[in-house]
Amino acid sequence: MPSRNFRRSARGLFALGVVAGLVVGCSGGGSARRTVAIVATRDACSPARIVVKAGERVAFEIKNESSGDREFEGIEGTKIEETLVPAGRTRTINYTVPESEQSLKVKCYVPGGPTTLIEIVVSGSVTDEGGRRPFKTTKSPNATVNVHLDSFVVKPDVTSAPAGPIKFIATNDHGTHVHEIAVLRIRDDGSLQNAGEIEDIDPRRSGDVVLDLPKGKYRLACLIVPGEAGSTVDHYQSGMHVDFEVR
Ligand SMILES: [Cu+2]
Repeated sequence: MPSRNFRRSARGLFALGVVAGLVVGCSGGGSARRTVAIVATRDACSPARIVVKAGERVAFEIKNESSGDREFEGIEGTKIEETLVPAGRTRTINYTVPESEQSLKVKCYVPGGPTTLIEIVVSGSVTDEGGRRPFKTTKSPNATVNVHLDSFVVKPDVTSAPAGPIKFIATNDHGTHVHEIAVLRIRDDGSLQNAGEIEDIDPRRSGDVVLDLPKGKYRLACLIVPGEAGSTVDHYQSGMHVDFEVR
């Protein structure tokens, strides 16, 4: 999937009360470190969700626009050391996303005050926890889910499918907007894992992918954000997601 590096940054924010905008970093090429901008304001940090690739090298550029100090720290095994960002200052933290899929979380907080948990979704990674098996598969599917995408809804023809190889066929019904579909697995702790996606489906076109999915709760979502594929809005925020069950 060429040319997506530049937008593998903050692809959405959906924490309550987060209102600040997104700034998408730009990488110059292949192995360049991508800048992911994070803004701390008085009440929160944003975005609340950052999409990265397994093995990707990123630089978190944390800008503290509030009048007090903020701290930024990886939690639950996420290896990002605690960093203090003084009021009005910017700090950069280099980070390499682990190759193996795992739950990544960062805490951005006022010491003794409000905390924002930033979810780092590893996208483009195609294995389950521990890399045991890929989700994306060449096996023949034993179920098919037809999903219609429009501005701004995700409408699958079924609400569940049996565990195993499932073929997702997504059709973009809109006449001008580009949409996409990501199959997000909802972990027990509520965090999201990207199990696979069909990216950038042009108006009135379709795409498909076969994913070998274990039983569990999932969410079908379009993750396009402002500035991406000509969009001026955050598609997820605008309602482009629906829960889905693999039984
Ligand atoms: Cu969309």
